[in-house]
Amino acid sequence: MARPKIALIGAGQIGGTLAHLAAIKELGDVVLFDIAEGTPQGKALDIAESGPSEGFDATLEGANDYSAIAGADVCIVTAGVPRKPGMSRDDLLGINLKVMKSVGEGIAKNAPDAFVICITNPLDAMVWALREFSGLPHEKVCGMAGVLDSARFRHFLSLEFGVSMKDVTAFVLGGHGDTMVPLARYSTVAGIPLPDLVSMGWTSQERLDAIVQRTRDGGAEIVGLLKTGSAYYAPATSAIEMAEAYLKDQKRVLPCAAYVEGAYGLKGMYVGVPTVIGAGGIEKVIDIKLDKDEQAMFDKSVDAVKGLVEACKGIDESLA
Ligand code: A3D
Repeated sequence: MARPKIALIGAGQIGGTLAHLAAIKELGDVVLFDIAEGTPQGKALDIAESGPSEGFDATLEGANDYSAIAGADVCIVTAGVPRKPGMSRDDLLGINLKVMKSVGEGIAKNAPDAFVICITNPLDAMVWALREFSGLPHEKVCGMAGVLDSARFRHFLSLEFGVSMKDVTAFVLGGHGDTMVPLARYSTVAGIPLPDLVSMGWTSQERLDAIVQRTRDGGAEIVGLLKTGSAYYAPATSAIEMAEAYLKDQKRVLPCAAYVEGAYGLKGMYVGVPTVIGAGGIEKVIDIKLDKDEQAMFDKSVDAVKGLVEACKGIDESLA
């Protein structure tokens, strides 16, 4: 059987890291696409030359023409611009919306059967726009955010408790932004929920609140340190986890920006929710019960996403 084909639209910091990870994990043959001439070709060649030492079997190709992504099984989209210090994700809306239009058309024409994972910010609005521009089925287009946000939460919790990150599970709902909703009740150490760990004296409510806030600010913390761009190692690893779940039909339960119709009382919009990812794409949206406070936080996050989608409609008439 031929190897799967993985198209990476955008060959910047995240795109290059995605290519490296996909090759090392032998998920398939990789095509890096970018409008910058030489960048995707250079990164593809550089990573291919790591193959003999690493010992992977995968081809890597760089391209500036969409025909190179023809027949891709997975497309991961990072095309656009990242944040600089002082910028919010929402400041990127106008410029990245135009990019989503060309990317959506390129995917529709060349890889209409692909599972598409959007990473470009502001995430929830961009994945919605990309779906609209591409016309692909909703279950085949999703956004990466929840896996990263919950990985950040898990990392901070493992430091706090002095336990392996492998034994910490975490749940983050809502839009990828300042209004994201880390859910303490559904986050655990080996099955013990965080509120119980507070009662057991493993941490205090104040310290837990500070970790939740650090998770919300996780992206900005890295932008502030790097000064020239935003995070890329963990975002790429998170998207690869999602791509692998699709390619290997793993039925992983992963939070991502998915199209929600009916669940959570929503009438057709993209927002971060727990899902099952398998060969069918987003096979299921898991509709968990929220208490009053959690619902209020989720509603606020949903409203923020709706505001960005309306802003997109105001910029591009074809979306209205
Ligand atoms: P960067 O290293 O600048 O790479 C972006 C690439 O996109 C560059 O190589 C550009 O040449 C290319 N590009 C620009 N316009 C087009 C176009 N029309 N078609 C094809 N390629 C184009 O950025 P990055 O890789 O660090 O980040 C990429 C995106 O991911 C940004 O929007 C970030 O804000 C976003 N991001 C999202 C998360 C999430 O958790 C959702 C995390 C980190 C970054």
